Amino acid sequence: THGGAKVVSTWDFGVPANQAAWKVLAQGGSALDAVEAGARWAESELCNPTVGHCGNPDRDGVLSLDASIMDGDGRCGAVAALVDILHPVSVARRVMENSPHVLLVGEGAQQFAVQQGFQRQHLLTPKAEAAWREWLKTEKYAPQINAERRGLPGNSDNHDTIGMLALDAKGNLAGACTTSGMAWKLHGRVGDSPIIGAGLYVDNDVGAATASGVGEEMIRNAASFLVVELMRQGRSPAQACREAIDRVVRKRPEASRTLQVCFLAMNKQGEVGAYALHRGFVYAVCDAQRQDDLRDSPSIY
Ligand code: SD4
Repeated sequence: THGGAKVVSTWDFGVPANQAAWKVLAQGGSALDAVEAGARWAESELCNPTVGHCGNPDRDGVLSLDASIMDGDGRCGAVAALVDILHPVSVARRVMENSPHVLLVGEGAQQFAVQQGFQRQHLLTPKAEAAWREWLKTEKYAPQINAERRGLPGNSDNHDTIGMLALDAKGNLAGACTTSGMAWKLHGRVGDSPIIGAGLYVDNDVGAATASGVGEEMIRNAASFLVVELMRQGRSPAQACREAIDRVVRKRPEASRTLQVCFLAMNKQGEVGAYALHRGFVYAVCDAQRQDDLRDSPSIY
């Protein structure tokens, strides 16, 4: 049965995303199938400025998507700067299973997706296009810290990537991460979400970690890998996330005051923890006991 199964994900919409993944886990499905199902839900059913079809575009008005998927046995796949494909996480899984590679980008990623049977479709919503036209008036790239959630003016245009980690009944872990990245990014910019070890890392021997926030900081610190390695050295998931946040701050103390970084981790025993740079990060936890648990992450600021 699904006894010890569990799925966790970033932000408040992690609750329904977890429920989509739980359908798989509750039937004895694999962690890998579960995180793909949960991420797919976020890509197409959620309308959010930082994930999937409702995402905000780059500074040239192009909506480009990044995603990754990783299994506890070390297999992984990712796509970056993918345009006009609804389900980047599923393309990432095809990269993992049907190609000799780990990461495909841009036109090549789209070409591969089409060869694999995915439909090209224009994704930019009228709302996202209007937000971009508004942004063009100032052209100021100034990521805000989960503005909406803190009740600040302006839209929350930078945080809301979904990172999801699952543990299945067999004790296997898997993770997925999918995003439209930072709104108004330079065309061609790739964040942490499709970089294995930055936005996502999974190791069946230890645990799994994922991230949300300004991806440059995660890449700089190989952050999700760092969280998993800290758990390997004996830290709890929460301690590991906290130490990784400390590392981010130590590297760039000034920048850390104005940008958000959030980590979420689960070890192979199913213990869950999180830590953020700034307050406002929430994450969702779902298991056989409870499918709608939303928790506040501790933070430094
Ligand atoms: C990125 N980490 O592309 C993503 C953005 C994000 O919540 O997490 N938003 O840098």
